[in-house]
Amino acid sequence: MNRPVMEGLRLDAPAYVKNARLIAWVAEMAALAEPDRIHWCDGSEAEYDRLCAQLVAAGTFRKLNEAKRPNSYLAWSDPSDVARVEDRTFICSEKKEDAGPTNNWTAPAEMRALLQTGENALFKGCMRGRTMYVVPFSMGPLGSPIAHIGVELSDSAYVAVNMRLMTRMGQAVIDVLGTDGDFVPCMHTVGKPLGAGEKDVSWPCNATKYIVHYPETREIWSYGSGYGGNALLGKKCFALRIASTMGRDQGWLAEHMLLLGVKGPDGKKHHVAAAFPSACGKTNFSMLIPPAGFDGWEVTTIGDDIAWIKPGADGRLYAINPEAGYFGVAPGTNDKTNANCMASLKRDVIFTNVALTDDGDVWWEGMTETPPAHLVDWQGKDWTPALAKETGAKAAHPNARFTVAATNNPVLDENWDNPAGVPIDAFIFGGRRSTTVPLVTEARDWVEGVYMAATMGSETTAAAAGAQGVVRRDPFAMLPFMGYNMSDYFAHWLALGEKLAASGAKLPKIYCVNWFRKGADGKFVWPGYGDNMRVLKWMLERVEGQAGGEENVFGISPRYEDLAWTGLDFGKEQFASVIGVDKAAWQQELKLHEELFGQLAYHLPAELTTTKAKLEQRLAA
Ligand code: SAT
Ligand code: MN
Repeated sequence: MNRPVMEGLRLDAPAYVKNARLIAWVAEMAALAEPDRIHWCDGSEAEYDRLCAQLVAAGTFRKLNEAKRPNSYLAWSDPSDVARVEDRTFICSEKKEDAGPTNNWTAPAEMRALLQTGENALFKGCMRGRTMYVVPFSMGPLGSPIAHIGVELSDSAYVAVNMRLMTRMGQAVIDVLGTDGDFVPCMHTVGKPLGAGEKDVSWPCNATKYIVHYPETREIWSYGSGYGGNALLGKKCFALRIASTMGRDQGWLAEHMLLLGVKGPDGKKHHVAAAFPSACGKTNFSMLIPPAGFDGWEVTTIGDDIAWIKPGADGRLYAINPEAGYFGVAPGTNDKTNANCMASLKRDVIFTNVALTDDGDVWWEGMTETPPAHLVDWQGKDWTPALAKETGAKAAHPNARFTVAATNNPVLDENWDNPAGVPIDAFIFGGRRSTTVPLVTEARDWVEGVYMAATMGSETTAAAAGAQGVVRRDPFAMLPFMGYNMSDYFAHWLALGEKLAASGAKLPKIYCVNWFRKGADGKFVWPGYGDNMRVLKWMLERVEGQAGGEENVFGISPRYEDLAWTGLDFGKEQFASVIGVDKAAWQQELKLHEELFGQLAYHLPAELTTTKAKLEQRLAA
């Protein structure tokens, strides 16, 4: 299809593109954004290599030492464009109440005027001087009944190559789309048109940023950022914000959860979905290596960030990982904390905002105990350990990331690409809390589990722009990713539980965990990482009705003797300090739940206030 869109610009759609709505939309967007060229991504390796070479020529990418890190690249972003921008993220539903009090909202017509239709609309001519990449992608295995298709239009080749690692991308998706298949349109620009003869910068972006979602028409419009979840629109924008509204309408769940398989020595396999806020160790947990003393246990990764979960005909919940790659936090990753991740990163990686070694490889804080004597930091400046000691300068940005295909993971689950998904046995919800919340607690029933998830709090991290280390309520670890009213979402979870229970199915158990409690010395008490296996084993034994536990105010927690301690020197006193429920702290905590419920009062399910009242009674008893 060579139809001209405007003078000098041709649509250049390949012959295999037969979807009339797609062709019309691309033409419409090209007329709006006025790129110089249009490139339809076929997803081939040759195309990937070509785009990477182009990014190297443009100064966006640096090719890493081929002997040390084959087929890998390093990008340094603009220092102002390093994380998700939550205050610039909008849910533009027709009614404000449908976005709810936890989201930024602007009326769709007003937002459209600002972005598309107004006289100075931001997207008008935003791609001048650039190429518009048409990036067709499938979230989930191609053709899976749980999967959905999106098409991202972007003026960033960095986005196109990252999308190839993060999703199933290219011609095969167009084939599934056929003549009248449905897709979510995702429009993205870095917001930096080039004038005639203007030299580009290595990381184009704009100080003005808008990450906009129209849940009713299922559209995404992203302006001004080239980084992560702001720009790779299949991830948080589609797979969480838009998909959560699709799930509400169609009876399924889109969750900020890793997915893992656990096989015990008896050969029985369980599947677990676990929600944690960004940069709280989801990737590490999903690639966990069981510690010494856990012979015969095997943990395999299905996903590390997002799960789409649908009820199956048998009344169980089946989950897929909609993504095909990992966009994980690099700092802190090493052979001890996550050897499987380190192995995944040996080749074929795009690194963003890590440091460059003198021999053309990468380094980040925590990668090795002793840092190299000299590095070039993520802003291109000289870095030495002495300088770091003096000024605290970080070689890698705390939110530095790697992008790598799931197929690089040595412990990838055999069913990671299974279109039918895997049946869920347990849900885990965890925040980063230095105090108050016990290492692990089992909810007594589904409603109590939903309560735990709804009231979860976590200390903020570098994954989002803004203050760090502040406790904020992060219901279901979905606060930045909810596409509709949070209280309606709680109700959706409750209704789903009720429906599954009514069908006679055994519901997954729900757990609340906290790996992050600190001692008086300010250090984490629980070793975390591989040792989380001890907690995981207890949960799965509980699922099978095999392990003991003790009721407390908040739910059921293991006694010291209920966990396996072989290979770890962790005494009863230490255990008490991570599992204990401190009454005074919980009275404080419940006040924060009260505050949250006040904020979410509109449509807040009565079951949650009832559960809170029961908690208060137990605490007072
Ligand atoms: O930048 S992302 O949104 O993809 C990473 C994260 O916050 O989890
Ligand atoms: Mn995430």
